[in-house]
Amino acid sequence: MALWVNSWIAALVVGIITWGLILWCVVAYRRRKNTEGFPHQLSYNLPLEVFYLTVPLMIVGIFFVFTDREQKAIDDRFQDPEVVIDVRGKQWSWDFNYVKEDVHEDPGVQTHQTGALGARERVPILYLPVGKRVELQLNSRDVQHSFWVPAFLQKRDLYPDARQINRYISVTPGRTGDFDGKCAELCGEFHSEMLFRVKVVSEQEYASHIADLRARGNTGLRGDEYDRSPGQPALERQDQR
Ligand SMILES: [Cu+2]
Repeated sequence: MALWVNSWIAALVVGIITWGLILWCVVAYRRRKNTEGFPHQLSYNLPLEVFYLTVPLMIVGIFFVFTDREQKAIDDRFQDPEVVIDVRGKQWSWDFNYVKEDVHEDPGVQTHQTGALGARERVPILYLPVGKRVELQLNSRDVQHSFWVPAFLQKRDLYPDARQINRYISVTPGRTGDFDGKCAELCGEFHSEMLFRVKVVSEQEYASHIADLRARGNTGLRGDEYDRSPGQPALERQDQR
């Protein structure tokens, strides 16, 4: 937030100086009644050229440093997450595993499988307790997908192989609510149906939902056996906490 506001302030300061100089030139060097021919031409002015090359470079450099600092803070993985979710994207839905609780979410039903409309009620729902440090471990069962909850202001790709990038989202949900999520990486025919919801609920509701899942027999994690090519050395998933 501070980065956004301060960037605007910096941009406005530069803007006001630039607009001021433009206006000043227009007025001070306007064509007068008795002037003839071209105005005085100026080229290859070294100090001026050095000036207008270095100042923008400095501005970009400063923006870069602050943006990088902010991004690193956002990307920082929690050392001690209270909730760990193993997220598995697949053509064309999601599996959500509650790792510490050792239960898994109901798989959703997709429109193209049933032909029925009104699928929002039947997409997979990820429950998260409000105010807790949550680590999402991002995996894909087949092709590239992307985990996107617009309200989280963060989107991250899921990779099907062992590339050590984009593996985690660390988030602390700040308020309760029902948020829509979707796959943001074109992943095949029914990509547009790859929807899910995130319900951020109180700690008690979260606990009772987990108990519900357990009572319904959703014990254990939906693991590699559901992958398109199970047994492949995909992802070092052993680091689930
Ligand atoms: Cu997808």
